[in-house]
Amino acid sequence: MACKRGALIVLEGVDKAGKTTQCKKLVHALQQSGQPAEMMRFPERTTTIGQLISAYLENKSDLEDHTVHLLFSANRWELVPLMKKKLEQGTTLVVDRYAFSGVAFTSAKPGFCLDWCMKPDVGLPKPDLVMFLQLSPAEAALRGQFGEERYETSVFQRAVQQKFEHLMKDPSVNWQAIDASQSVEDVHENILTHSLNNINAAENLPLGELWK
Ligand code: 2DT
Repeated sequence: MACKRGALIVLEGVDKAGKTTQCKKLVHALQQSGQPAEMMRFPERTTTIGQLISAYLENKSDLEDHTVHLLFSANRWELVPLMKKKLEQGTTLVVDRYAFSGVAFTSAKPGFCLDWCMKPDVGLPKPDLVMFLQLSPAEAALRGQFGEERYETSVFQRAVQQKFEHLMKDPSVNWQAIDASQSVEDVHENILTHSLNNINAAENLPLGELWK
């Protein structure tokens, strides 16, 4: 009998929403329940392309805005063969940021439209579920200062949030808004429930192509 494929589950959200914590907890809970699961993140900073992106985010280098957008996309494409292999082997992938961050962050810069920003990511493996961790700017501010990296300012984050809201109107993507203002455990339970439902549904469906 052919093995059932894993699900591609993405967590998105503005800074401080708890994406990374929740990705780790989800992978752990899935593994505990006997479901093969692994975490991935974008940008994946360890590759050659990822190192260019990392230096840019750390303000150690400057890159032209279109160029860095295409590098973020290339960083996803270079991992597609690995992602497909794992999904086919039955491993569920829990991904910390994906093409939606790519589009939301670049289109929040002056002179960029959503349409141009989406193009390089058209055809990527389509997530079976994208959970958007929602947190108001006021609640995010209560969680402490932003970090030192590029983009970590409240003005830019608000612009990014608006772009995410626009992207979430797209019915071709299975979006699920998650209230990230609850306790870590409550948010986790919510995310786990949605994920388990989705893993069961995805088993019998072919992997889709994003924005195609
Ligand atoms: P973290 O490593 O802390 O998540 O920050 N970004 C991310 C983009 O501008 N484009 C992308 O395609 C992706 C995936 C979001 C990474 C920063 O990089 C931004 C925050």
